[in-house]
Amino acid sequence: MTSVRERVRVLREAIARHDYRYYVLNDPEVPDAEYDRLAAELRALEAAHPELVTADSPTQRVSGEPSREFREVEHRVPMLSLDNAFADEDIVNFDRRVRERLEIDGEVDYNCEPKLDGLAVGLVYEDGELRVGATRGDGLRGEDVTANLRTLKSVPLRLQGKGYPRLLEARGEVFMTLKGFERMNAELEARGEKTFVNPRNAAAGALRQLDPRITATRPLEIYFYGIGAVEGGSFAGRHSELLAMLRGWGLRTSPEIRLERGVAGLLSYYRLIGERRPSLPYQIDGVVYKVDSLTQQRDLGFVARAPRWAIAHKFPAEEEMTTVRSVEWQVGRTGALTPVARLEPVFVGGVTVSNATLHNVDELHRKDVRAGDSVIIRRAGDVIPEVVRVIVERRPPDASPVVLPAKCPVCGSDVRRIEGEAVARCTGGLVCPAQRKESLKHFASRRAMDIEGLGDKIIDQLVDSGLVHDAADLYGLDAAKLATLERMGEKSASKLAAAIEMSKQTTLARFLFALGIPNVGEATAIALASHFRSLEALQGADADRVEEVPDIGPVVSTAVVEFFAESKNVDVLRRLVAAGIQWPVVGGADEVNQPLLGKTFVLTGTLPNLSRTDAEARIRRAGGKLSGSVSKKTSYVLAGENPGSKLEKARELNVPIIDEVEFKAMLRE
Ligand code: JCF
Repeated sequence: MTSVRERVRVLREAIARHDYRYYVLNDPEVPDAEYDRLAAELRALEAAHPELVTADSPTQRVSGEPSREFREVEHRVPMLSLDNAFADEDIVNFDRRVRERLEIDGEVDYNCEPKLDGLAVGLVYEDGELRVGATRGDGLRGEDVTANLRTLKSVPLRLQGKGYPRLLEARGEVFMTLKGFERMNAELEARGEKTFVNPRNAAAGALRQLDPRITATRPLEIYFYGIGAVEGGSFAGRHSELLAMLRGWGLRTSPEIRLERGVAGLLSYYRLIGERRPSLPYQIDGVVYKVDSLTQQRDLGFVARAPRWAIAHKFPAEEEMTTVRSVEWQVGRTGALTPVARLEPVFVGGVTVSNATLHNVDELHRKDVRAGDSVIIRRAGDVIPEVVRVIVERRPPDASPVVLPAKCPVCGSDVRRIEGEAVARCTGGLVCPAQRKESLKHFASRRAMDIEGLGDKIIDQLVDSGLVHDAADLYGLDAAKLATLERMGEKSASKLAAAIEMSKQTTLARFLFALGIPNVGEATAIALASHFRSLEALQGADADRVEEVPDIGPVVSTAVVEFFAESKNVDVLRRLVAAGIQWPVVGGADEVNQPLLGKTFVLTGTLPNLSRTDAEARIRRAGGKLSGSVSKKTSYVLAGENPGSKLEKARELNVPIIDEVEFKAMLRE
């Protein structure tokens, strides 16, 4: 019997250690199979000897029957909330108040951590054993969720090591990772059960489950961030040391915790975590700063329900609610109809959002977004805003489902949806002004013909006024015609005319990409250009010949052949070439001789012998790129007489500055 008792003890210790290594340190010591064997052996021994089962046994994480309701627990020390701040200025004031109260001249050390979007809990350990775990509740009394908290593998049932107080209340935030949340929702959906809106709600739902067996299946985690009641022991020194002690006893703390000095340190921490926010595996809504010295914390004390020694510096919310004014259809370059929700403007993720894409018909119907609906909008990082879901409970009674129009809302042509495809398309082709505008925007874009200054608004005007029908018409424009457009001064008009002129010097790959042949992206355009070497050769090729190009299959070859079979396209091509668009012969002397390939130039001042347009044309011909402003990505600044501020900027950023002689040497002239 003693040997069974001993074996049970050894197994429990080993399993608790492996749980700690796996769930707290993220650094497992043994493979899962070994862990499973130990757990199975312990379960078998406990089944055979029920008298040996104890509450802190790892087999007892899930215990008991579902309860009818949660018992109320009074917190021995109130669970405080934190003051919130949004602006840097609030943090400057916070730091000033701290220093004034402490009557110190120097800088204050702060402990900084991300503020998790979860639920605060307090876990009371007596003689190292987990006794009670409670939610924050109203701060004075919460709910006893011990049975549920015990199911979290990152919650130790027993503290490790020595030196912990006889009674220790560890406080932390229970949360769900985004991955865990998505996996759980997918499972719920597959079973036809109700899903959760966000990880925070899912975590709250899981923690307040009356049946701990359900909680055990939910991917909950915890980071501890401080302490509440302490008896039979005390803490002195620093908050950062306190956290290190918690870690030593097996209580997991955030790996993002840093010590920072003074307000400058706080703000740089805020920026750092703000940048990392989109890539963190869980949602956070800000960062928390705490005065690190426990003596200073004591001297500062509390106001009402929040400490004077801590503050939450919040990020702009990534999700907000607003209403849908209408759902409209946008027609893209290839005629694809995209439903877009026009919104009551809402500030979310740091910007004001008034449109959100619904991607395609299927997505629109899946989310069932209707005019008048209240919706949750999400904008995380730089990701385009999207409609997360509709709050169906708030739907006005007269809101009717959006249907795919039978006719294109821009040109009235038939809309066709190919069976099995998500996209519906306008069949109007270049008859459709929307498709024409989008094609022109693509043609002029940076990676295509790179016509600087030919933006969306100008293209809209050019098409609407009838000045431009297709890409070739762009080359019939001059400064005088451009100056007739709204908000177009003479100077901008002649600048734009020069940019259009300059774009005639291009490469075959850019030109092919600019044509907007369906399924021909940049990489395919390059492959086609280097295989066929001339426009004529490509135009004369049949599908089999096109498929000789590496990585090109029937989808692309069909698109290419169909494009060149269309007489309207051939006509535009002919007019483009007639307008003077040219490129170095691929694989010919010019192309091989591209000494500036991959280099970006910025011009400033007047060169002794070369006009600006001349210099720009030479850079393009030699494979180089032009930019209007100096950045770290600029390869060279070509400077002449009376240079502007671009020269200073180049010096600042250590960008090499060259003159005309050096430039000509680079061109091997
Ligand atoms: O991560 C959190 N949500 C969080 C909440 C972190 C902290 O350090 C906190 C907190 C609430 C209160 N500290 C206090 C004092």
